[in-house]
Amino acid sequence: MINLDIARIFDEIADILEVKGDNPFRVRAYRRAARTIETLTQDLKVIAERGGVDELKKIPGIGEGIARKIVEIVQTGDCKKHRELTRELPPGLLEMLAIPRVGPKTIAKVHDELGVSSIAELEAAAKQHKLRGISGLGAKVEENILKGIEQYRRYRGRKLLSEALPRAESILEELKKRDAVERITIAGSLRRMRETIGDIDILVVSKRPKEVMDAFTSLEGVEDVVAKGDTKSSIVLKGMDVDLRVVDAGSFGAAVHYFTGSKHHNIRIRELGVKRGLKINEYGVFRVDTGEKVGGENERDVFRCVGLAYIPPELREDRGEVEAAQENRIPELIELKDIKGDLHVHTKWSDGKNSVEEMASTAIALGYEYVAVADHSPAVGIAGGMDEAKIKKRQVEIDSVNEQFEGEIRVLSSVEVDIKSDFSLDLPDDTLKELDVVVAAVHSKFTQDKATMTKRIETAMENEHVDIIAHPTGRILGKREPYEVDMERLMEVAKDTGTIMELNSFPDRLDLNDIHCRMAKDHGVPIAISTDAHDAMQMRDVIRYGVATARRGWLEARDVVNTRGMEELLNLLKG
Ligand code: DGT
Ligand code: CA
Ligand code: CA
Repeated sequence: MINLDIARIFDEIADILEVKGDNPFRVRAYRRAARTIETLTQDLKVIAERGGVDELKKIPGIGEGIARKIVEIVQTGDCKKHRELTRELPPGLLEMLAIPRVGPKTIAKVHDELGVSSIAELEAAAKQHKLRGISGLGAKVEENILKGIEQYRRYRGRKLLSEALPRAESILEELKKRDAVERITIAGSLRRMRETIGDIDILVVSKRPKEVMDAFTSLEGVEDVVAKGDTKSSIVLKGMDVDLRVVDAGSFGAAVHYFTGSKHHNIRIRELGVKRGLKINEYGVFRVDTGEKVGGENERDVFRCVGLAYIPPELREDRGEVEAAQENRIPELIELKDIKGDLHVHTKWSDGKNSVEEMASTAIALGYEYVAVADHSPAVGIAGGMDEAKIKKRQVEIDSVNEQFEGEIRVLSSVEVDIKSDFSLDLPDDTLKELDVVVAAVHSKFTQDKATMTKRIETAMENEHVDIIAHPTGRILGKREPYEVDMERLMEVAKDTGTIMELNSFPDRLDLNDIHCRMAKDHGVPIAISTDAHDAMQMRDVIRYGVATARRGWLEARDVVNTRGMEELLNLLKG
């Protein structure tokens, strides 16, 4: 967590320096440090506390100045340079930096040449085609800026699940230490594990709300106290909005249900209550005629009072869960402990950070039975892809790791083969045939029309060696829209060809999404929940987001191939 916070600070420093036209070497130094820190497998805080500036400087890409700033951030939770720079830059320019695909250089240009200093002004300038007069900018840039602004507005203020969840967990851990806190839980969209989160909602049972609120508003990292009262307070903590409510023990269950939402789900539950002569609100369940309280201490009371089986939070979106609970057919949702392996990770053989052996031993630590190393094929140029010769060399290493860890883990040899825009695969069938698992994915020409893109993926599915289609829509949350594709059609072809669809657990992908997962289940198409990890820590950390999304997609363990043991899994693959 702290590593990512520090990387974010250095990235912002680099952005601001670049907008200000500062020395490019300095800008690059901050960026390089941010990239290094992001993928560092050790905790910077631990390193800083143990060895200070000297030890930090041993990390490649971290010089004296940056090492000092890391120590400062670790000790004070803040960076003076960052604060000063943020203050110097007009807020409008800072906000413009958050627009996807609009970099600091472009912002500096439009600011210097056109005096543009807010998103609204930038939008107007792009619409009036004023940007194409600036050297280095053109019609394409104008178009991209307008698209970027639209995306920015759609996601504005929403954070990835992976940013909100660890933050919320550390708030809970901190507040649990206080005697005044009797019970505490996460509510809202975060408890429902939505892929993006507007604000974090927390509920507490306490007889001494003032103490709880004091502790809450003075947590480390609080940037603003928006409201502070006895029953509700709101803060901004490291850029995230957090609401905390204190309720009575007797209302806890009703409050948890109410504030977990979703709003649409709550409305359905209240309607069912009305039919039974019950009033349901955040304080409890009450009989309308007598006013008597018939439940509210536990969340299960709410469902019981309206004749429903318990509905897990991830399903509470009014997508048929109420009917399912009435008919006692709520699925037994997959859990993290059901996962027996990872079918898509990268190693040093392409763009991963760890060796086959390191990935294998992490997989053992996770209690897995298998891990498929799916390094890139050559067409994905930047990723240092593998040609046939490289695959053969890697196989020698895989064999030796399998020997070393015999009986503990099985490393499956795999590739993430590129599906090229001309529909062909980036490696010949003879090579694919030799692999244990073949993962195929689109990495280029995202703008092909829907029919073409659908046909492109269909063609890959029809290949007798392709087992899994990775990140089937290509979206990157907040950055890249999914390419257009006929998902119903793909599900039919997947079913017919025995192809597995991936649920990529990377927090900004979650691709397939929840709705697509459910579509797959309805079509009888199996899902692989994979991490696409580029280092060992990611393999460990991101799988939970994939499992959460699978749960939102109503998936049970039996719908997911990597809940099976090794032998059973091999039977589910083609060939
Ligand atoms: P978010 O924060 O945008 O990701 O989404 P939520 O679902 O966390 O929404 P939030 O934080 O505004 O409110 C938390 C929960 O409180 C929400 O899921 C349901 C409940 N809630 C809030 N306002 C209303 C309302 O007007 N009616 C009903 N029935 N429930 C509400
Ligand atoms: Ca919320
Ligand atoms: Ca809220």
